Amino acid sequence: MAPTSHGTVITVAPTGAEHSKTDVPNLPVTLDELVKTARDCERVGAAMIHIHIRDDAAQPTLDLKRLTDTVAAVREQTRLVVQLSTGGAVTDSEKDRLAVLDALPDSASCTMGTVNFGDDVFVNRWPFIVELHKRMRDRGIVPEYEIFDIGHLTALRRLLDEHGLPAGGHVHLDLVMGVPGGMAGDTETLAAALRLIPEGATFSATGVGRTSLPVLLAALSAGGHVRVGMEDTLSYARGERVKDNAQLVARASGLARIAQRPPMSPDEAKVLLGVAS
Ligand code: KMH
Ligand code: ZN
Repeated sequence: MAPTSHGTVITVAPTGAEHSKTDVPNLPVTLDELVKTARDCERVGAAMIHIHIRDDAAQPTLDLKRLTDTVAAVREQTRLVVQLSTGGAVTDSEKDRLAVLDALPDSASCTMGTVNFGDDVFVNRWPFIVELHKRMRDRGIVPEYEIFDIGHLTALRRLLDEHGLPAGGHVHLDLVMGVPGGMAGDTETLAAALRLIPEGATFSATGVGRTSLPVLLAALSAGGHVRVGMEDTLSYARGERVKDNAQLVARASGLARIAQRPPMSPDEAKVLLGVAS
């Protein structure tokens, strides 16, 4: 069973690779929009930011120069733990996804298996996962293992058994729940997943779409951390669109306080996750 923290690490995932700027005009896609979002979200309780970037046409990109500039700008303007996505978009190559690590973020995502992803397939072959894990350790980047389905937890145990602990020595994972094709976003599934979490690991949970709030509440009550943001949901309440990412972070902070698990500062999160500050 995972240890319960007194505080809550709130991660914001502001952009993702799936929504289009045309359909979602308030999605942060430029560097200026992203940095402003990071500052606004830090102010209302975020400790970590999970970043996907876009090109000048607002399309998802893994351009290394842009990634490196983004890491530098967010570091300069905030104390947030800077996590880059190595998931990218479903169309990105393994080579480009591995090269993300050359931007030297504090943390990076590492998805623990292949999963149907709506009408697409998010491919994560075992040798690719092992390579991500090893390259992150070589570079001192702290992974966040992304778990889209229960079997991904079995794969995580295998990875740690066969290849050892990650950089920082601590294991942290994120249960990404409610993706069509992955595990459901509900309390029963969260409870089932918790039985398979490696000893001593911490977890956060993300509910996609309408599962955002139920998963947030279940994770807080189970002693977990939480991820919110427009990557994962565009709906604030039934019939009400999200205004901006800070609105989602502010709600998560309020609920974390009510749960007696107040938001952790970025510096507290760095200690917990084993990120060098
Ligand atoms: N965009 C998805 C295909 C991650 O960031 O590591 C993958 C994803 C996971 O968002
Ligand atoms: Zn992502």
